[in-house]
Amino acid sequence: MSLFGGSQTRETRPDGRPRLPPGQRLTDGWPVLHYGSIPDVDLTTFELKIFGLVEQEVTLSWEQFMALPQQESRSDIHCVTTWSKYDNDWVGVPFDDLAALAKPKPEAQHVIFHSYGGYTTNVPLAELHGAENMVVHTHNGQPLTGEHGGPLRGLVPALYFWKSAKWIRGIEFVSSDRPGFWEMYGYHMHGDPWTEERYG
Ligand SMILES: Nc1nc2c(c(=O)[nH]1)N[C@H]1C(S)=C(S)[C@@H](COP(=O)(O)O)O[C@H]1N2
Ligand SMILES: [Mo]
Repeated sequence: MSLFGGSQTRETRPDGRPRLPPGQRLTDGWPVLHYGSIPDVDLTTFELKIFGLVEQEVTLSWEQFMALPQQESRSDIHCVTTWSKYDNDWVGVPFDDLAALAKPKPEAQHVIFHSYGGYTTNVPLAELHGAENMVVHTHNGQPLTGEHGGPLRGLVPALYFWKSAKWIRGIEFVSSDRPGFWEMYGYHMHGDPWTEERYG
């Protein structure tokens, strides 16, 4: 049975949009894509900081992060380079739960994800609500490898996959939108796969 063609590519999402966004093709592997080298993240010194326009800055050690209630979700990946990968099972902490610890101020409208190694990416806060947006450590039952963003990566499946920052170390709440790494090099500020917000 092939993953290509057939009924799978004509499925419809609950919101009425086709499951496979325009211009995308299914892959059954999992390509590795990032700029620069894989940072060496030591779990004994690991910190996830939640900061910016918040009532209470929060810094979580690895143990503290893993002690938070963990959730599972299943979602599809859509990379701007045109590959999509269906049915990824993730385990981690929903973004909403992390935000609730720090209590974003009313002025907070956007979020900048910060990674070990210096990568950043921006996402509107309003689009991070809902259980599929998470900070994850496990994919299809296996701990995330370094090449796929372990120990922790962001996950925002309704946007192109460059918005899912690997090796995450910070979540910053800001009032006005600000381009991250790829956005400064010409990727779209928003990145909706269904309207092909790829570049510019
Ligand atoms: N820290 C970091 N995260 C990153 C990137 C990167 O260069 N650095 N690249 C992004 C891009 S462009 C893509 S397509 C996905 C790829 O994730 P994968 O290698 O696990 O498939 O990671 C995203 N997250
Ligand atoms: Mo990408």
